[in-house]
Amino acid sequence: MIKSIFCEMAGIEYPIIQGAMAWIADSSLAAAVSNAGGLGIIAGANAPVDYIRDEIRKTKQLTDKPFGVNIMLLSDNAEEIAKMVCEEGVKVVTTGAGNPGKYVEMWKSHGIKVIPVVASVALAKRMERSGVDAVIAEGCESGGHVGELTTMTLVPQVVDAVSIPVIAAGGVGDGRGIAAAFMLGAVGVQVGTRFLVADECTVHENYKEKVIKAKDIDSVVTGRPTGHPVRVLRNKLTRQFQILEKEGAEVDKYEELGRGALPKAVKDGDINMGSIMAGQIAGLVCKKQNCKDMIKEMFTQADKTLEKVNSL
Ligand code: TUI
Repeated sequence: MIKSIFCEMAGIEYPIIQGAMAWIADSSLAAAVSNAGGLGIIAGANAPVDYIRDEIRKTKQLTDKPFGVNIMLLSDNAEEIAKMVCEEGVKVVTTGAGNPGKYVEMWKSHGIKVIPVVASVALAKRMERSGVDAVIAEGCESGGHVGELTTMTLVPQVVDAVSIPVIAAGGVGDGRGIAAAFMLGAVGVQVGTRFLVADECTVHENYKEKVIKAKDIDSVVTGRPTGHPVRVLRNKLTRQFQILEKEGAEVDKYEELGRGALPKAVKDGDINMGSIMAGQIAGLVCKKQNCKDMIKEMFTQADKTLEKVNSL
């Protein structure tokens, strides 16, 4: 079975982190992934600090295994969340959508393992200098907020540029993706989209069905002119975003259209006008499973894939 230094670093059995899906990755999913031997993550996203604190406490009730919290740095209360995770004794922090440099010293002094998501070599190097434990190199195949580079091109360049462990993210949905990530020099993977359809994932059933039905070309990137491009599954909402782009609309028009769109899909199951964040690998995700079976299946396939390659 694939093991790596990342397993030791995070105190986990399988070198897999669950992606921090905003509005979705709660105590139910995080605890299930951690209980299955991966690293479950609670998504801070734009949620109020007290909500995240409650989710942390609930997760502790549901698992005695390590889990983490993701801090989305565009959030207005990122600073408050950054302090709260220290008070709550969280073991691992991942970050997204920004540079967490100013918090690293505080987190390290509380014994927290710090693993920022990066979308470029430059940020990976800056993060290494600021003393983080590892980086997640996330390609633009992933769902949600994306950078410019693909996983295939980003991961090996980050691996060459830093000496700390690199976790690969973006487009990893099965054991072949895990094997490929290790081939690129990663010592772990982050998986989001596949966990959307996990039994323990509390996202609306309509969202799960949309992911399962998605084909290879069913995701698009919207909102480029806002400076925060987001990959989502195609629907009525994305067609309206595309019209705004054609018209060269002002940024506030995008904000108006996008306001509240994620909870609309996640909580209400509105798959027409809701924002269905998911990665390009959605086309490969075809069945609901519990997290334990999902992780086991992925790593069994990764082993077989690597054996096959070795025998060539
Ligand atoms: O953060 C994510 N994925 C996300 S965040 C999110 S919530 C949101 N909703 C609407 C608009 C924006 C955010 C949904 N999905 N992934 C990690 C990630 N981080 N991908 C790319 C980056 C990134 C991009 C630029 C990290 C740092 C960065 O530059 C920072 C700097 O200062 O250089």
